[in-house]
Amino acid sequence: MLSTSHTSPVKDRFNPPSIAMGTTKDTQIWMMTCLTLLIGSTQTVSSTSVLIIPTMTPTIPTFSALNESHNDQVCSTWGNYHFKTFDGYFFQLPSTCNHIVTSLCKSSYESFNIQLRRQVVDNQPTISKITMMLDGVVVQLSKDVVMINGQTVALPYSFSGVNIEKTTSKVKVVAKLGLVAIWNNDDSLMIEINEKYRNQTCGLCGDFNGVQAYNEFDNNGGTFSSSEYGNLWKLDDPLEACEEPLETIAESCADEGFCQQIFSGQAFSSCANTLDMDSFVQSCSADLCHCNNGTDTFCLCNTISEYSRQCVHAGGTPQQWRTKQFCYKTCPYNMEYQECGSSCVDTCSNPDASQLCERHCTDGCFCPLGTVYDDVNNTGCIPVDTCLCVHNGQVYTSGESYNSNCKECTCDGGQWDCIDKDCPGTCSVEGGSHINTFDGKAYTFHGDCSYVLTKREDAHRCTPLHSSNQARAGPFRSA
Ligand SMILES: [Ca+2]
Repeated sequence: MLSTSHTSPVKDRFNPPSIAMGTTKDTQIWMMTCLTLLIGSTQTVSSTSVLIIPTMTPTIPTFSALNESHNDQVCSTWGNYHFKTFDGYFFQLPSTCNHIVTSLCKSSYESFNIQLRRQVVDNQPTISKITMMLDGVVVQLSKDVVMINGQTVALPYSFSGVNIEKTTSKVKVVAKLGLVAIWNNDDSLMIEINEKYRNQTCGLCGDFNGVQAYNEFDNNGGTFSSSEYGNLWKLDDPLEACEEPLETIAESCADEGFCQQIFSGQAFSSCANTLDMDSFVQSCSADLCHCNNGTDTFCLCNTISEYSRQCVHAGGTPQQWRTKQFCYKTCPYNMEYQECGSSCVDTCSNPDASQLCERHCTDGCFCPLGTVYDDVNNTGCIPVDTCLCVHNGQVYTSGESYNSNCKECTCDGGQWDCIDKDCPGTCSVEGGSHINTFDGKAYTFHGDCSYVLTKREDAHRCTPLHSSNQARAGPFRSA
């Protein structure tokens, strides 16, 4: 008899193929019993096991952002053609040409190269295509379509050191070589790269040497304008001749105080000391000019969104700043928009994902407290106890069960709870010498005597039910 204490506060989750163990209230018991079958009969061969599931205490998901600031490893582009390089230099490039955003340049092997193209839709610039070469794997992202090496794939997808996953709010590409890219399916792309690439990159994201404009914007003692800089990293398609836009004069027509006030607000109190607020104020002012000083238009909101995202990368925890009247975001299903929610989505299949999440928070659409995302039927957010289960392509509701492989599995809030079942066993002799045991072992034995094929045992001593010529019982000798 073997017993082990069961102390986990979380409900045990047993998958159907797993080894089943008997459980009493707090003790799991394996019992070895003597087996009792005669050939051709169907009686008990396995022990009886009962799984008692401890009551799960409801836990309120809590999440805090990682404190470690890594803003200097993040390059981003957002809204009205804004860019922030790895080194924190802000510029605007109002272009719909294809550009190299970042690439490994000071190396004999170009392990990554990321390109981006914008498109104007309904008078608003949005990112229409992202092309990534990651250690020989070509990833192409566009609205609703993800391609790997020219083939459309369904997400999540993993291939040769590249993982791509999708939420309702964004697509995330993680490359083992040390790069993470997040696209919000709209205006914003963020690229985070490993420290080991310092001073080795080129492209719109700059050289990653830790100094703002030096020396990627250095032009023989002068400074490249943003359109000149953009032209350096323009990469046309084979039959394309894309023109960079004419130089735009930096406008200063807006009230910087308004922007200052937003970024100094209570929602961003954890961000003010960690971010370059002046650069964001300038971006915000430029947006107000382009948006004719309207405060509810897209480009201003996108810059505030970016401030919120960068605050997270700098170790802050931005709070809700959107209201129904200001930069309001709608979400699909019954989800709600949060500035700092868990990067790991709780689903029916994995309802505890956020409790084990080590990544920092992110903005986007999230399930309300007390619900998880229904990844079985994709119906939005539902209470976990109403989650469905799937087995062999069939859907089961809570309380329904199936029997398979000597187990009975019952659906309980999206998870299978399985218990061992008594199983029939068969032993057979074919052709007089080919024997299959109850446990599936096949062997051949030739003999011209009478042998015990099976016998009943009690807890203390086994006695043969049927035997003959016991003195010569050979391999079937009884105790
Ligand atoms: Ca630099």
